[in-house]
Amino acid sequence: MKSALVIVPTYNESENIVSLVQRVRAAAPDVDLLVVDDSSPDGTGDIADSLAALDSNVHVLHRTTKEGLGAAYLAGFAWGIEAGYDRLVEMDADGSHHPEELPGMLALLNDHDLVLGSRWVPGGSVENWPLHRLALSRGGNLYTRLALGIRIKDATGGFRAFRSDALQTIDLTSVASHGYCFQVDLLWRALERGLRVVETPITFTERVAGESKMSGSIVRESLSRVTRWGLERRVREVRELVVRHRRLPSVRATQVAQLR
Ligand SMILES: Nc1nc2c(ncn2[C@@H]2O[C@H](COP(=O)(O)OP(=O)(O)OP(=O)(O)O)[C@@H](O)[C@H]2O)c(=O)[nH]1
Ligand SMILES: [Mg+2]
Repeated sequence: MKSALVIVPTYNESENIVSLVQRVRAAAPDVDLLVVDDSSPDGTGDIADSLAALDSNVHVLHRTTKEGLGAAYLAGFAWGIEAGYDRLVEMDADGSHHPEELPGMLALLNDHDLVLGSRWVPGGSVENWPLHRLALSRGGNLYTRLALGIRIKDATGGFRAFRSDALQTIDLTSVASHGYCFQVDLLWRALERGLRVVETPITFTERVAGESKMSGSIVRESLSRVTRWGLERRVREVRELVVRHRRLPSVRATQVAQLR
């Protein structure tokens, strides 16, 4: 496989971006980086520009307004696909995801389309999270598993690697989720498309600097969308059952006719 691009969305990550970029470059020297900054008031975009000026493997995409993590990733994917990268990685800027785990994840793309860094499979872990964040992640993932009927243990995580060709088979134009629901949205589309998805254990470390963008509205968005997708799935299953049931007698009649 050719080149990989790590896409890092940023909003007010001036305290984190330098060390994150350095860690990615050290852990995976062949991999490029794209910082997607939504005009952070704290100057993250300017810092990223300075990093890019010193290193031709580092790129920056400046966006004029803060439109959430989902929109930033979609812009990053479009940039990476246009530039011809054949593997695209999602990674937070706050140090929660460990760049040192990147090579192992990229290797798994040799026989998978989507590799999910997972906190909740054996070997995965979370460091320094308060109890309410643990409960939110565990509860959110349990609800997602039950509503969507999937086996994925960590559907909300944001450390992931895609094969670009597989990602391009998903309709990205209709993805409208903003917060971490974006991650469930993409995964759900990938599973429905029949992509080869695998979870691999990661260690997730709570950010030590900067502020979390997690909010009540992000949780509500996720809850309402996952519930809707789950209901749509059930309706679809019932419809398929009814259609199959209706077809049965006519199939039997044809078979009987053929036997005669
Ligand atoms: N470009 C862009 N990046 C964003 C936006 N919102 C969040 N991010 C970035 O997305 C990544 C994840 O955001 P976090 O605030 O760490 O959210 P989180 O990891 O779900 O929450 P914590 O675990 O509390 O840190 C970080 O790199 C953020 O800077 C946004 O509106 N635009
Ligand atoms: Mg974070």
